[in-house]
Amino acid sequence: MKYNHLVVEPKWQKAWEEKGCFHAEENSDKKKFYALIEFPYPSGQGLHVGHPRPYTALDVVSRKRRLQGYNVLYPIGWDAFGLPTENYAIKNHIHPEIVTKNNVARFKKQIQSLGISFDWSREINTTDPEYYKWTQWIFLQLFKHGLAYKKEMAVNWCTSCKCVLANEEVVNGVCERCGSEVVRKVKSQWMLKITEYADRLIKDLDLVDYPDRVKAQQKNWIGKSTGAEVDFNTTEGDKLTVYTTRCDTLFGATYMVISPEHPCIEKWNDKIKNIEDVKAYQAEAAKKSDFERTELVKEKTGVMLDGVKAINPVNGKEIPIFVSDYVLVSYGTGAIMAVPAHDTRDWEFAKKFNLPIIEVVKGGDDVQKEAFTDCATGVMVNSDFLTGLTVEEAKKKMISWLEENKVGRAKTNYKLRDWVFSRQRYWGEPIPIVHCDKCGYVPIPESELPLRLPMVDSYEPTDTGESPLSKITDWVETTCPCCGGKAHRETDTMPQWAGSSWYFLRYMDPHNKEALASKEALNYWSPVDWYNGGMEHTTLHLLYSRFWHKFLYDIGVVPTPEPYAKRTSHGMILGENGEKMSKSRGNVVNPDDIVQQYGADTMRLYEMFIGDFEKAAPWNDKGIKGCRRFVERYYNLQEKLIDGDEVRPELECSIHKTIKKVSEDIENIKFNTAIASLMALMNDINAVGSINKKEYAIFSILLNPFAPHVTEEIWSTCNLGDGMVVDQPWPEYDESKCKANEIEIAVQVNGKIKTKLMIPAEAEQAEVIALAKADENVKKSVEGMNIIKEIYVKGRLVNIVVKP
Ligand code: ANZ
Ligand code: ZN
Repeated sequence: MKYNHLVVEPKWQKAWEEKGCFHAEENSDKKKFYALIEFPYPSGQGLHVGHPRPYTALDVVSRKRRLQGYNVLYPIGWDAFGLPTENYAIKNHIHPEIVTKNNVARFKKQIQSLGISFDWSREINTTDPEYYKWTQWIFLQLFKHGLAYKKEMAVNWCTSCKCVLANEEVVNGVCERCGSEVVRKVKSQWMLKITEYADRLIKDLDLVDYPDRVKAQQKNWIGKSTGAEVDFNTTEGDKLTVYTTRCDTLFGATYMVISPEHPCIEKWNDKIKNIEDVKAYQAEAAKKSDFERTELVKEKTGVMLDGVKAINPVNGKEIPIFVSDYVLVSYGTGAIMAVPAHDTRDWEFAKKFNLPIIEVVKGGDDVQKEAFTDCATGVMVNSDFLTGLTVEEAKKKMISWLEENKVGRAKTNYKLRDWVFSRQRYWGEPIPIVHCDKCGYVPIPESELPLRLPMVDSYEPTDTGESPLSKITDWVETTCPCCGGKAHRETDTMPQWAGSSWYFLRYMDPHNKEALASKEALNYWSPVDWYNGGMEHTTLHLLYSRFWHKFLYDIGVVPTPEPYAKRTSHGMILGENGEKMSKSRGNVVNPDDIVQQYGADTMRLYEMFIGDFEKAAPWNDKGIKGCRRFVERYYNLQEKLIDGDEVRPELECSIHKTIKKVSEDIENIKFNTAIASLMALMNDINAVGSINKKEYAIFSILLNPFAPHVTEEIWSTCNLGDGMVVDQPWPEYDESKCKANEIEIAVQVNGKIKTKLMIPAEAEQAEVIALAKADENVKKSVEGMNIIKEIYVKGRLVNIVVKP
């Protein structure tokens, strides 16, 4: 019988839609399950075969949970503001709104052809004014709570996008999106105080089930550091404060370093005899990114200040002050005490400039040859009142000493910076603030939200770095909500990360006009039970949305401190050649072609079977064909169908084992081995030579989350039960029936018995030989030998013939 997916798949998609099978129930007594994928950016390229991997994975989970009786919310929408659309619009002279509409339509059609059980009645779009009204509303709450503020600051400026980038968007000194050079530019920017939440963003990782690597990356990014500030007097009378994590090493500080941007340089302009050299050095440093400046391998550079010295507070010694770019202005105090004996960068610098290296922690090799940086094992030396203590004891004692003598204090620092929230672009949410000369920055009344993005003729970025909105005079000029006087609207827009920082809340109640979502909906659906997304979002979207959610929790809008109970991450799908799929490499596979040629079920099975879900995997044409064959074999089982409403003894063990394996593997994101066990069940059925209705029904339900169309078709044409597969309960297994029918065999090497093994009675030759070779005794006997022959005498013995 020929299986025609082109007829079958659209038929069941229509049936599901008409029956509303995937609508999350509004007022339900059922247990809820909220599954979330990162909503797509509707780019001009259309769907990529990488997109369906996470969608299918959580679809499998969602479909299974529905059969298990949960009220499932599995929504989708569009993260549609942002640069690529705007750049395309500029190039092709089409308004971004139209570009977005077209792209969304194409994406939607493509995704719907895959039979993913999204609840389309909850579709959202971040560019919809009814949606961004609430993005703006959250911004206003942040502003009212002092967490949004405007600041003149040096920002990352992409020379090609003509736009400010957040630190997170600058990768190795270039723009994450376009790869162009990023320079520093001083601009007045809206900032969000994510730093206020730094500690809780670390601590509350204990409340959630995220992969360890995700937690570790977030912690590193936030970069909590505990240490001390120490005040050094200078020969000019001004104080210079440094931040150190190693105040125990203060007796080993032999010089000091300030960053090229440090304000003292300006202050000491007349005192510094070599001010010209210092200024030249400052100019050089301004051209480099933080990344280049702090790279370890880089040769150290710097200039000593001639005319000003610092005084070490613990021993009164005068030490020189250098300007060097390995000290960043934006971290700590922008100044350090240098301890070359125990810090690698300081050591390199000291060697280059011939500065003294004084050992104060004993425990390593000669500090003249290499810095000793281990603080767990060392003992203090040459350190007066610290001598003899461990490093940890010395840190505590030194902090007390500093505090008693009023020359320092304990201090915690974070690497995390506040979030630069302004973009000088058109295609984003307008920031709902006006500026009045009298009243300063004034929020627009909430009743005026949404503040709509005005239509413009030209949305090109301006060379001056002003947003295109600044050219629309009658929009910009407005009255102050506070005093009624003349005021100007903010012309910057929000970054693309804004809309995605809270979208999962809107899905809970997407059409609400009074609130971002009702209290009832938030209480019922929060938190997201399972969120799958890319590793690349760990320190961007995932961190930003946790921050917004914590803020909304603090002001009583949401009921839980964390937005996502569980996070998983998928690997990329690569081209057949193992490289990233891209037009230029000519290795792009179009999902539409696969769906057309082999069907959505095959595509879904393949995406789940391709390999370990968390790892990258290359696309492979043979693999697709194999999955198609599996679908056909399942479909053709109907030719072997017999009556019967009990599982027969000859298949009992196989079926119970498969139920158990599929049930557990889906929960553990081991989709590939779940499918492998279904394939094994297929072999067992074929070995028996027939399948009865009960057995076919169980097989169909287990396969349904992966291949939902063909299973519905078989269910209906073979009359396997009432209703559709989506109405069935998930099958249960009996642990006692999972024990395989095992037999004992002997394993010989060159005819000599090495071990005896228990193996499944119906195991195939390849499987038995693999089991035999995995045995420790057998391994030892064949180690270093050449295997000449492997023989399996069914049900009795394995003999491995080896030669040296
Ligand atoms: C003296 C010292 C001795 C240090 C020693 C380390 C080892 P984390 O852990 O990343 O917070 N530092 C402080 N501010 C800096 C800046 N603006 N730019 C570059 N480096 C800076 O690192 C803190 C350590 O990094 C500080 O502790 C300081 O060097 C350096 F054996 O002070 B330490
Ligand atoms: Zn005013």
